[in-house]
Order: sequence, then structure tokens, then C-alpha cells
Amino acid sequence: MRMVFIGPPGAGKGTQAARLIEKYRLAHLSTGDMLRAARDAKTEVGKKADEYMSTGQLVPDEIIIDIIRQRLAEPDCQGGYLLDGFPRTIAQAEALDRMLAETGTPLDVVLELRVPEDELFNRLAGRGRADDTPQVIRQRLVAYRQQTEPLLAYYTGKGLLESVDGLGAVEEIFDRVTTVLDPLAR
Ligand code: B4P
Repeated sequence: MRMVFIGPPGAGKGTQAARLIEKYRLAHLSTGDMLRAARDAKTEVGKKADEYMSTGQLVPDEIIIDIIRQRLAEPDCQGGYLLDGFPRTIAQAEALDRMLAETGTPLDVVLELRVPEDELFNRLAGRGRADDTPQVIRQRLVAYRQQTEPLLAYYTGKGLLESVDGLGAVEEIFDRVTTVLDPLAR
């Protein structure tokens, strides 16, 4: 199964992804995790990405697209993958479409986790990562509304979008998500 996870910051994408990759035996491609690893390793990409992440802005498309292009070519992705936090802009989605068209391996599903903003604030403030301060959270929510939400219409138009209520216990949400994914798993 080739799937994309979309949702606002703090929706619980990473939390659900950790369980889904076990159940469906998928490679987990979290662009947030990749960027944080690059930042901690102090690579050129990591230093550049940190300038954006620390203020709640999206990292430039060309950096992310390059990272994903290389990652998708690795052997563990051939059996299916979960893209967690990518694409986040229309330009990233179009680049992904082109990459997958070249290999004849289209997406099976795009799953949206829906969570209201006041709940997102509570969750992120509780997590306490360096980019989880109130000011940076606000900026990340603006970035989501302006740059990522348009993807919902983009993938609806392609007949790929499924939306799941992301409010409730982690287990309940996992059950909702797997009810959607089970028929697609192979
Ligand atoms: P990400 O790492 O993708 O992180 P996120 O959206 O903040 O979190 P996620 O939705 O995974 O929430 P989580 O499970 O942790 O992005 C970080 C930054 O990287 C971006 O701001 C951007 O700068 C950059 N970036 C990444 N990808 C990019 C791209 N493609 N293009 C450009 N820039 C990019 O859950 C959050 C908290 O809620 C946790 O504490 C968790 O325990 C809790 N939680 C989870 N489920 C819950 C539930 N059901 N109930 C209560 N709490 C819950």
C-alpha cells in the first residue's frame, strides 16, 4: 500500500503512523523526522531546514522533494510506504505525482486526520518539542491553512481522499483509520 497522511501539526500523524507501519508492514517516511535528524547531524540541509522549522514555516519545496526522491528509490519502499507529513504544498504533490508516474506506482489513498485547532494547541503544548512554543504553533497552523489545506481539494479531485475524525483515544482513532485502510491493504 502506498499512502499519504495529511493533517494539521499535532493531529497525531506520527502517533498513528508508528502503529500503521507495524500493521501493514510499510516503510515510514516522516519528513519531520528526516529534517530533525539532518538538523541534529548538522548537515548543510539540516542547518538550512532549521531556519524554517524553528519559526514554524515550511522548509522550501526543493529541499524536501530531493530528500523524498532519494528515499523513495530505496529498496524498503518497494513493498509500500506511508508518507507522513509529505506532501505539504501543491508543488510537492505535483512533484510526487511526476515521480510516481515515472515508476508506474500511483498512490492508493490519502488519509486526512481532522482535529479542531483548540485541541491541537493542547496537544502540542503538552508535547514540548523545540518548535512547540505558542508563537511557533500559531505560525505552523497558518502555514497549514494556507499551504497544506489546498491539498484536500487536490486529492478529492483525484478520488484519493479519505477523512477520519482525529479526536478521541489513540486506539479509537487507530480503529477508524484501519477500517478505511483494511480493504486497500495488500
Ligand atoms: P512534523 O514532524 O511533520 O510534525 P507535526 O505535524 O507537528 O506532528 P504530528 O501530526 O506528527 O503529531 P504527533 O503524532 O507528534 O513537522 C515539523 C516541521 O517540519 C514543520 O513545521 C515544517 O517546518 C517541517 N516539515 C516537515 N515536513 C515538511 C514538508 N513536507 N515540507 C516543508 N516542511 C516540512 O502528535 C502531537 C502530540 O499529540 C503528541 O504529544 C502526541 O502524544 C499527542 N497525541 C497524539 N494523538 C493523540 C490523541 N488521540 N489524543 C491526545 N493526544 C494525542
